Amino acid sequence: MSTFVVKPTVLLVAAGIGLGAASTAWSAESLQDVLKRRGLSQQDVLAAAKTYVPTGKRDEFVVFSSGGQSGQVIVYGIPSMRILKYIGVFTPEPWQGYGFDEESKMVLRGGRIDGRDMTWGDTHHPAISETNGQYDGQFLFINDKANPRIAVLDLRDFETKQIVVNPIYKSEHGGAFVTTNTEYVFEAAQYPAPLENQKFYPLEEMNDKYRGGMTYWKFDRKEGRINVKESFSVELPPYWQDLSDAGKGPSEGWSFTNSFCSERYVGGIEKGRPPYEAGCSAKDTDYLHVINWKKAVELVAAGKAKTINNHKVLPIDVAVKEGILFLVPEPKSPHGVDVTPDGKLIIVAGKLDTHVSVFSFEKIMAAIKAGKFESKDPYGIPIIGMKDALDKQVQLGLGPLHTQYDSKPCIAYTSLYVDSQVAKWDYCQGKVLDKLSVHYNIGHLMTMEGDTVSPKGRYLVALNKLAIDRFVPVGPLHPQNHQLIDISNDKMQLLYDMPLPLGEPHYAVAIEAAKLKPAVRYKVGTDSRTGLLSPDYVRAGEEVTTKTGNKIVVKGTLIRSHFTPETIEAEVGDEITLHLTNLERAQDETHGFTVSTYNVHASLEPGKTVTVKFKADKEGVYPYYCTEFCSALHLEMMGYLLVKPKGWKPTKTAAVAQAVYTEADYKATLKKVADTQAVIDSVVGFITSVNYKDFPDVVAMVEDATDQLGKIPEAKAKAEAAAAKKDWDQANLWAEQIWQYQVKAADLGLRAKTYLEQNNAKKVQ
Ligand code: RUQ
Ligand code: CUA
Repeated sequence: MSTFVVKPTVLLVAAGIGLGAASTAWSAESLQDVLKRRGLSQQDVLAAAKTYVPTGKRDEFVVFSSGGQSGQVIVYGIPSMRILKYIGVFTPEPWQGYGFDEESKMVLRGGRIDGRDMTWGDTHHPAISETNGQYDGQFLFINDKANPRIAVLDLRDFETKQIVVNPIYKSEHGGAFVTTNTEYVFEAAQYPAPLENQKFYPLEEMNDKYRGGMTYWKFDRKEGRINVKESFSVELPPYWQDLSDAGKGPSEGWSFTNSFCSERYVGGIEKGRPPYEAGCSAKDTDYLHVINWKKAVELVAAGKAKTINNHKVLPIDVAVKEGILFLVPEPKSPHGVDVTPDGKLIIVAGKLDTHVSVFSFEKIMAAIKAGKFESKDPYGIPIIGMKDALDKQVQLGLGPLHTQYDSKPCIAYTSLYVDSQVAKWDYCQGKVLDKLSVHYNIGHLMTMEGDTVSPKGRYLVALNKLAIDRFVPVGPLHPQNHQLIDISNDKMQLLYDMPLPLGEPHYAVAIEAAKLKPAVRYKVGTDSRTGLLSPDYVRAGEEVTTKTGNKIVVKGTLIRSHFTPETIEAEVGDEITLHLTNLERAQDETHGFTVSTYNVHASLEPGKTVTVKFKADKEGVYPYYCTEFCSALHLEMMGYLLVKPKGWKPTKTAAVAQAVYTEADYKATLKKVADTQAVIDSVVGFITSVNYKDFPDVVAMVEDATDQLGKIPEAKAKAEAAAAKKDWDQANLWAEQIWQYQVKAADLGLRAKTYLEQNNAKKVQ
């Protein structure tokens, strides 16, 4: 082979070493020029400056947004609004191999209903795990309204670990909300149905046979999973339970759940009856459900629950008799219920009322203690008089929905759906402070850690239901619009419109970025979905393929830039299982795996072991390859699955390849290796001349580069042995492999060097 390969490489490497700062002759535009050219105002520039995060810098807050009908979770940063990740939750997600490898299929299988795969979800409310009422950044929960389910995500790797199906509901909405130490995750039903779910009852029997409920899922923090056996529900009347919140501080141990359609109306517009929307908003009030969940836990432990579908359910009459369930009238068709950071007040927004109602936990408790109830509902549940529970009502505007809190005391923000506005108001004094128009028809809103005991203020995101004219049109289905608002001053300022093109993101939660401590790699051989070592992982040199009957099991590895093995031979009808381990230790060195035609895909982050399974049911030749551009030789990271007809025998043994290389080629390759080594030495010289050990990312890169260089002696021995036998083919190819290791090491070295230069590394003696 010729020497012309040498030059580009050495150039490539040299370019990285310090010939970068070429000067340009272009004249730069001034800020004034840009403002004029783009028609921007001072206000625009101020907004831009508040959201712009320069290259290499990071966001202050991380948002977990529901992905709506996509069944996923969307992660983005504040203030930049840059999207960081979509996490597959209830829906297969190809990039992450979610639903395409066996480990993640197990998670999705947990969400099967009556044996049926549910491959979508209507996600509404994400919740971050809390310790003492503060976000701890460890776990995320999210609900599926359509097929009543809750998912658990681990924030160490941002992956979905568990999906649990609610055994007694057919739909739910008031979840996921957590208690102040994440002992329980709440999930309130939405549309009433018979709890057993096994038998048909006519709608006329709504009052007797249909029920709502509130489920308390027990969370085992150590396991990082919901403990289904220790979870339970409180049976509730067939009022349509809605959003919920957990008490905190003085109200710790209680939960609050709104309801609507306490009329228990049954529609039927096709039969000439007024529709649900009319019948479900006829009365002036609905009910806030007030439940002592701590006491409910004790009652269930004492055996007072009945069992429905293997799930403990505390019946209404027991809950009433034991004094743990109360109702408070609230203005009709309410939506959000949000406990204040100090846990003293409960703010309810009524969709059809211009007021928000501020209830006092102290007053509610006083009424309960005094046994002062205005009446009972048809199920015998005591009703506390609205006046006896109210602290105040404040007129905010049309269609109040949800409330979030500021770091400043007494300050709340409430979304006004009909007015398309955010109202900033003081819930201690009961007065409106500011209003800002948003675009359009805001649903939820979210402040930074705004539903915890210590909200962080600063920013607010309006999660708007309609975008209408805000973006370049992309057809009748519009993107969703998240609007970032600066709330650090008296007047709110609208900063940024972010289109979200994945589903209706009902709610979102934001946490200080510094609280998240995600890993950059797994312990080698980790099955990320269980968190345990995979029984099927292998290290370098232990790769093995076995065949028993028609079952082929491959235990293989991946590292830049090859699979081991590179050929898999099968016969038609063989069942193939591949357990693949990514041996990389370097940050961001993810490999992917797919094989043509068989609809499998895996994402292998450093250290991960993943299993893919399929039946090789068609004769042919199927390339498999790495799907992440992982190195300069990424395209070469491939292999062949050969599916032969049954009983196939080779007719002649053809040599795989004929001799093509000469001694001169081998020498040229050795020269290239020597030149590259000189480059590596100079990079190493630079790195070791500065305080690189103070930079953990660089230390990891250096370790990885050393690892690559460490493989050279073996290849070198093979090259030299072949050369001794004058087998120039083998000698040259092994010399080329040495060069491959060098290139990978140089690549890392250059990355480390750039990093050190950009982060002001200091010279050491
Ligand atoms: S919802 S717009 Cu939370 Cu599902 Cu209120
Ligand atoms: Cu590994 Cu591309």
